[in-house]
Amino acid sequence: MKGQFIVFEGIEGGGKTSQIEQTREWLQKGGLGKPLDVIQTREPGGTELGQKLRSLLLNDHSLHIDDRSELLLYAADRAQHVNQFLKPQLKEGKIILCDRFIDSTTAYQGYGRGLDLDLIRQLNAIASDGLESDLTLWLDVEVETGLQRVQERGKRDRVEESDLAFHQRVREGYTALAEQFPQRIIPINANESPQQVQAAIQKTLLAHLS
Ligand code: Z5A
Repeated sequence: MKGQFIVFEGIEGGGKTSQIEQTREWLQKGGLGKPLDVIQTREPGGTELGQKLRSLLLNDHSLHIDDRSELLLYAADRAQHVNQFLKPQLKEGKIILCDRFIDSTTAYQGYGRGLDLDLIRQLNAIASDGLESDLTLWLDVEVETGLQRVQERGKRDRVEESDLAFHQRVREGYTALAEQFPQRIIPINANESPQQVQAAIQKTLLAHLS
């Protein structure tokens, strides 16, 4: 099988982190017919530069980052990731499971922050250098459910009204993208139990990749 680029997307609390881990194990053990060479990566943070950008973007709460600066930092992370890591690994025939890619920028910076969607489309094209996913699994969870899961895990102190509205817009962004690119983006009902979500992911991969 040639290299495959599989992306997991969605709002917080959809279960991407745990589902990517389980999917990797399943593929490595031969879920698609034979054991595969699978690697896992994420955005932001898939390269050394990316880890520094991730830290600036997500961990340094004392830093005020303007919306357009934020957009450009995610783009810089992606440009480095695509050329230093993703393209070379795909050339070697690896199966890549990636936590977030261009659709995150459209959903969060476009729909969430309200930045111009055409500008984001152009910037995504530059940063991805033409790379598209073979398949994007959108783990779609209700906003309240997703944020409550993250809160219970202790990552969030409390959920503000503005958080709910922001994540609602982000989810609408994913909905619009899935309607626009039905061949590439497959919705997975992430409100179900982790076992049911994993079963739906495996069924989708069997249908699209084997
Ligand atoms: N971002 C952006 O704005 N623009 C961009 O271009 C890019 C990114 C690339 C990255 O955060 C942030 O970057 C993200 C968007 C922005 N910010 N936000 N919001 P991240 O990747 O570090 O974190 P995340 O993507 O938001 O993921 P998360 O909070 O870690 O959630 P998750 O990966 O979807 O879920 P999880 O960690 O697997 O599970 C969360 C909890 O729910 C955990 O306790 C699980 O045990 C529980 N869980 C999971 N699934 C279930 C089910 N099915 N039932 C019950 N409980 C469950």
